[in-house]
Amino acid sequence: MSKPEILAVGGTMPYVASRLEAAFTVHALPKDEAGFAALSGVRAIAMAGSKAMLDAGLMARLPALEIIANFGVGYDSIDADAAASRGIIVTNTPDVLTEEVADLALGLLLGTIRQLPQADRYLRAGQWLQKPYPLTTSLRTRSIGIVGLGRIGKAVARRLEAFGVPIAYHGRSRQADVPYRYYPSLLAMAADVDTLVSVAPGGEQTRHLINADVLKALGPDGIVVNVGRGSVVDEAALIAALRDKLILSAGLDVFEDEPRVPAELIGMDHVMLLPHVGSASHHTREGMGQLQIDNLTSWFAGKGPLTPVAETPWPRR
Ligand code: NAP
Ligand code: 8YV
Repeated sequence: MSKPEILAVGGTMPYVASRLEAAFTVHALPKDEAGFAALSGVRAIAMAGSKAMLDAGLMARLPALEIIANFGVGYDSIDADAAASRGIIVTNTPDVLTEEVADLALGLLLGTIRQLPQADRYLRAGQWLQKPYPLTTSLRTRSIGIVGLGRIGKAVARRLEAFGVPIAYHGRSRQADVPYRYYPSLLAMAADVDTLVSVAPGGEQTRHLINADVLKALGPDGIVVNVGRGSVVDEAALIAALRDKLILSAGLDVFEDEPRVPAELIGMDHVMLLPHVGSASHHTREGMGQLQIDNLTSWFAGKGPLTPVAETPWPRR
């Protein structure tokens, strides 16, 4: 029996690529329009990376497309509504990365508050020989507002409970099963806490949710940690707030135009910047890759998708 044809979009990691090639006939994105003629039998897309947008135009060029399996829980680079309207299923990789990304968020939070990268640079530059490193702000006195209390947001909150700090959250709806204070207004939460941890998804609905007004409300001791999506924070407003000392610091794993990071941020010593490494351990990336492959394998075995996104439920409505 011939292997199902799939299209690989984005940078597939070697672990995933070798397994995909064993199970499927894998095509690459063609360089020109004429190349799409060879893709008329493509039934699935294995998507990785969030740079290229997988939109209705690309879906329309693949008449046999049935399923898009994303490598990652965030799927803001896939037009899931367009997929839904064509009856195409979209899957993502929830849960397998939750704890890893929450660990990283705590690392970024503590690193930012206690200035760990700056202290490391200080020692390496020989400055400790002159005088001790200056005192820093502390997690002990902080109150944290989580933006997007989903799977990862809750895992961050669980960790913060052990640190004994007050926790609040903002999202579109109050959650019955959590003991944290709910703020329907992000602005009101920012006025009441001094630290925001954003784990909200990207996309138009959350674009620039954390804006100049929110940053001003956070105040001069304010710290913003973002492990969700760069688009959730108005980066220009964040840079201005950091430059004008309207807030104290920021710890960022995600940016608006990755992998390009504004020179103004790179030039600031009072921020901690990471190259989108929230899920980037061997253990977790392999788990994500396996779930992406399992979704495709299950689909082609006629058993449906394992982890469809909300816009394309299974069984179909
Ligand atoms: P999730 O379980 O779906 O949680 C998302 C949360 O965001 C939900 O609690 C939702 O609550 C809230 N939310 C959605 N739309 C919102 C809006 N318009 N305003 C305010 N809150 C909103 O997803 P997850 O598994 O925790 O992942 C969250 C995100 O983390 C992903 O989408 C991805 O962008 C990012 N991520 C980053 C990395 C990294 O490497 N840095 C790794 C993995 C994931 P309501 O429905 O109540 O609004
Ligand atoms: C990945 C992520 O780095 O899952 C997500 O939403 O942002 C990360 O785990 C990314 O998806 C890899 O392409």
